[in-house]
Amino acid sequence: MTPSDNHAERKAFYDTISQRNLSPLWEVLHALVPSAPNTPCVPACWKYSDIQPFLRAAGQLITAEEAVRRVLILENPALKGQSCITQSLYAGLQVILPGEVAPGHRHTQSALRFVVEGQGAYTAVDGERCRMAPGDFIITPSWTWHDHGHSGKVEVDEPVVWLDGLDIPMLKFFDAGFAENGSAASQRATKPEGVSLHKYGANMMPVRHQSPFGQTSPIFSYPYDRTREALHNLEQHAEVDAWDGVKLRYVNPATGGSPMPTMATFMQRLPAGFEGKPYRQTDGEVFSVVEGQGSISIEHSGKTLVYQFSPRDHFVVPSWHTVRLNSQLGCVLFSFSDRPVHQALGIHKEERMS
Ligand code: 1HN
Repeated sequence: MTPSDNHAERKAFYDTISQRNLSPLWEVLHALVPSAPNTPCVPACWKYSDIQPFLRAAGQLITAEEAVRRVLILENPALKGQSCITQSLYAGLQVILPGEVAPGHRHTQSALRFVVEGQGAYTAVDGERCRMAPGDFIITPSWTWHDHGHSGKVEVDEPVVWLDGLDIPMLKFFDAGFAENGSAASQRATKPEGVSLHKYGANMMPVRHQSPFGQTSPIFSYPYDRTREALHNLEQHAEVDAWDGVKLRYVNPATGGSPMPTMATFMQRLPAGFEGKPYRQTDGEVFSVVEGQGSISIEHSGKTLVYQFSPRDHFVVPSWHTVRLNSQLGCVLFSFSDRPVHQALGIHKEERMS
């Protein structure tokens, strides 16, 4: 029989084998394979009224050109200094002022932009410019040249702010991050504005289609007016889901899959009077409030956190946290998560409670 009260002996053994870069699995087994996901991330909410002054102040503190990207990172409070909102996702709010340019570069990380406020900005992806309007969902596919600008007049027009969502922590995990600076601050437009949407946005595509962006959607801008109309019509004429309200996922029209290999994006409408049932899922989800008002309750460490939200607020729901959504007057929510990766690995789990 081996005694189980030989703690000193075990400790000495661990110290000895540590010198050979060995360590005992039995001391960490439970933590390595927990009975349910045990994320270090915590729920968090950024009220726009609270942070907008700091976005404005950042605009006075540094130019977009000097900053390269003038962004305030939405850091998960439990992962400070790690530039991430969940363990796999990065999120930030980017500000560009009239007349400014955010210079061109490319990187292996995929990016999504979700326009939060302001008019007059554009982004360019591999030679095609695209105007940005509030509520638009825009993609920068992996390894494509991209720069941003604001063509409004200085001192007359408003700053434009958008949410950046990137798969930075995931690529860091795989040690697969590469980047390159462009030779010019702004790339030359080589394609007509809107041509991608004309090619792929009418439930049709070119007969001899060859994916321009690999596994990423050939549409890189999904304008809000179309999304809004679809949700509005579905609310009027289709069944409302008891957990999600009316929730649609954005698709790569060439595959039916997610717009980017690493990130799924969604837009949902909660009808007036909606009291959602609780659910949880393994993909941590980041939300940007588009229209209306509502609240989300999140179970965390035995407590129920409630965030009241209004337009341009942002919040994060970590993996396997039970949530419910409510809205008295109705609202529209954009969100993104790393669900495509969970699905590719066959590990995505969702539980919908009654
Ligand atoms: C980036 O390239 C952009 O292109 C935004 O707008 C945020 C965060 C980290 C690394 C690269 C952009 C970024 C980023």
